[in-house]
Amino acid sequence: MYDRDVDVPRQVASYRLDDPELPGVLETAAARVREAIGAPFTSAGLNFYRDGRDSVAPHNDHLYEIRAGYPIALLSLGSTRRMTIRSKARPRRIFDLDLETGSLLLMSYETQKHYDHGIPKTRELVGPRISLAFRVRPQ
Ligand SMILES: O=C(O)CCC(=O)C(=O)O
Repeated sequence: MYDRDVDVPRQVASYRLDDPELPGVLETAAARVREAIGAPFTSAGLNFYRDGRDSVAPHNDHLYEIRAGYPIALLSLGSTRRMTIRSKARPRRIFDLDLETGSLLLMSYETQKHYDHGIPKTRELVGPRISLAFRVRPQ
């Protein structure tokens, strides 16, 4: 994943938003997010974290897999999980962000060059969480 070995203990799926078999609930979510952000998102990645043992290691999105200038939008549903965002440059700056249900996090294209993001495991008792990652893919 992401050109290097990254720990991915979570369940993932992805859809093109023009897929005729796109589930209706994703179509509705995509329409709401496109309207809210004003970006022509073309894909949705789904991440399912069953509990605190599921996680994603720090990484950035491949720049060749997203269109320059467009953000990535992360819609969170279910249990709150903490995202850690850290600068690639030293001295490392680290931000923790609690992603609550219904929240929409925008990460700019530029952010991917300078920061990694991840969802660490937690020993806290957390229920399932799904995140929908909307991206504008190159043609
Ligand atoms: O679950 C999240 O909010 C983060 C997902 C993520 O990092 C990704 O899809 O690249």
